[in-house]
Amino acid sequence: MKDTETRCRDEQEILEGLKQAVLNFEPDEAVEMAKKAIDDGIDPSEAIEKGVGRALSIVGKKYEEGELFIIHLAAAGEAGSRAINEVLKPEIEKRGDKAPSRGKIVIGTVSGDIHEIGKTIVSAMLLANGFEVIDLGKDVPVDTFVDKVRHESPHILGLSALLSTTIPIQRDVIEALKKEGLRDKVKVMVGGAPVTDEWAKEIGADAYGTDAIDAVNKAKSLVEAS
Ligand code: B12
Repeated sequence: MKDTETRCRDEQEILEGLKQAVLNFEPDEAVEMAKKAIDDGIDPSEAIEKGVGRALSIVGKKYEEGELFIIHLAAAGEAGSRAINEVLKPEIEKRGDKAPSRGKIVIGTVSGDIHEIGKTIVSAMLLANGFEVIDLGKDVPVDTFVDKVRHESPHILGLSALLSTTIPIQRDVIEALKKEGLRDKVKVMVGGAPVTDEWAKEIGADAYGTDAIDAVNKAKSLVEAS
């Protein structure tokens, strides 16, 4: 039996190992460290936030500063996505199966935009917190969002956009929902690095989430208020 101090040190080492695997662009190592995290009893959403998420934020900053290039973004993205999709997300889904649903959410990255790591983290955290999540993936056409709202009747529609050229599509989706008479049937939550609270208000969204934890809190409030 490990004492608390040893456990905390082990946990920190594993989370640091996961972060380093993504930073070193090593997908197999990232998957291994994610498995180790689960075996050691680390919460999968914590591994996503503190391991994969932190590494990707560092990679993003280095790219912005000209220290890394697009090929590095793709390689780090691949390592992070594999750890999430092969190990951490399935584990969250397994645990979420046992919890009663808090509400249904359809989520996706808008058309023209292939950034999906942040959206995947948000959907995994929503799952971990008892929401039923239909993740439509990336580069999702406006009509697909509208169709899913019509046929799945979710409480919330989550729209992710990472490019200044694709955030206007969030507005297009809201306008299309209005046109189809569906706007009052669903709450719309927007997010993604260039999205702000002001933008969310301007386009008539119901909520804006800065990160996955904020997204979960906002989703809980939206469902409670509906
Ligand atoms: C990894 C990455 C890529 C990868 C994506 C891999 C993948 N599978 O997703 C690849 C290599 C494909 C890529 C491509 C491009 N990228 Co890129 N990319 C990034 C990078 C470094 C990190 C993004 C990321 O994953 N962050 C980590 C996650 C955890 O954070 P996040 O996405 O912000 O998500 C969090 C929150 O925003 C929020 N959130 C996200 N979605 C949602 C949704 C809801 C509903 C809510 C509530 C919250 C929420 O919660 C998340 C978790 O905390 C960013 C830099 C940055 N600092 O953001 C550039 C960045 C987004 N990319 C950029 C650019 C320019 C491009 C390219 C155009 C480059 C090119 N010349 O080809 C292409 C675009 C291709 C396309 N059509 O989409 C620019 C965008 C600039 C702009 N404002 O328009 C950035 C900001 C880099 C820069 N500084 O120039 N990219």
